[in-house]
Amino acid sequence: MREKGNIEIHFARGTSQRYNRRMVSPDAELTAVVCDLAIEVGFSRAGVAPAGDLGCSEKFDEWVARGWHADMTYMGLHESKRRRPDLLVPGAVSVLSLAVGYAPDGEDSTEGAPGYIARFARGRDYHKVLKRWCRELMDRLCEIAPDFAGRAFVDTAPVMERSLAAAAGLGWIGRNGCLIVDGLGSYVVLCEIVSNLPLVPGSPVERACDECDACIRACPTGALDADGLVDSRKCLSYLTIEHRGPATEEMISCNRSLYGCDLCQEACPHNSDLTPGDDELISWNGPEIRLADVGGWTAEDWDIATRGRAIRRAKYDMFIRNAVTAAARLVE
Ligand code: B12
Repeated sequence: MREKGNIEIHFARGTSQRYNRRMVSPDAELTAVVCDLAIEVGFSRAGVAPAGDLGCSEKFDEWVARGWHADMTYMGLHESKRRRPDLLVPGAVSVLSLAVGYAPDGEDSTEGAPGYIARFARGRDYHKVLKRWCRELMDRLCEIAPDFAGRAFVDTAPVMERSLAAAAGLGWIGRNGCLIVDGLGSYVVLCEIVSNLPLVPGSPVERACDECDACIRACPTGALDADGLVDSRKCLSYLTIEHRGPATEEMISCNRSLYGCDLCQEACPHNSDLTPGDDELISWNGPEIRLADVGGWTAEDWDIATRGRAIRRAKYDMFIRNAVTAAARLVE
């Protein structure tokens, strides 16, 4: 959801001079050790993608050309770096793609209820949690590979996180555009470590949803095309999280949420019987945010309620706007 700031740079102790050192050939044993370490640190899945061109920029260009990035103008920038992580991190030869599940534990009673918060944003801000784990993992990598140098990205910078995860074989890209991982569904958040480690890339897995169009039918605003591209201008996730202006027609007629949208994911048959996600990501130990309360919030209430959470991306006036449109569903 965001693209600027928060890029972490990490060099193995005293090795920054050797960052561009000659690489040895891909090492299967090192790859297995690194992926195991990632799981030990807390990630649900780990895999490797090459740091060069992923060969999927045509679709991306089409998305931008259609204007489907809406007001996220940053999505049209840094074209070549977005395509090639090794331009973003010179000297990098591999991308360790990491996923964490956030499927709810048990029945989700809030499904579709007016005033719900999308699942990925219910607990502690995933950027903070994943960054902490990346830091921990990079410290461990320094211990096993003293020449390690790399940078971690969590939803920041021009990185194609879904494409990297698909190239690494963590899952496939569904018709709703989401990465779908066996056992975790699409309820995963992603991050990556782009580094000089000579890791062996995985292989893409076959898409298992060509026969199904449940997600396309479930989107009340028609934001999905048949091929996994999303028209942000119509997407309720975009409208409730990124769109800064007044409520649009789509929000007035369809919005049910305070933050984000899960409708195309809830409809997905791959999102049932999932392993419950990480506790920190799926639950919050502060007071629950209820639709009825948000209408009466002051800016200070917003500040207190959103601290440490991804929902803080929607500013006070956006929250009030989202609440008003969601509340309209109560009287329909
Ligand atoms: C901009 C953005 C949005 C926009 C646009 C979404 C979109 N679908 O394009 C908006 C605000 C709408 C949005 C919404 C959401 N987002 Co968002 N978003 C991003 C962001 C910053 C960039 C995505 C992007 O580049 N879009 C442009 C399109 C064209 O690119 P793409 O979706 O990656 O699609 C490419 C792949 O599908 C590839 N491809 C297709 N098949 C194959 C096969 C192979 C083998 C390969 C290699 C590539 C490939 O081709 C496409 C073009 O290159 C990423 C973080 C990041 N830096 O990547 C998070 C990210 C995609 N979002 C995320 C999340 C969680 C969400 C929401 C679920 C949140 C919510 N509940 O409200 C929704 C989902 C909406 C949806 N159906 O996509 C997660 C996705 C996790 C997942 N399981 O896929 C990400 C990765 C953030 C993260 N760090 O975890 N998001």
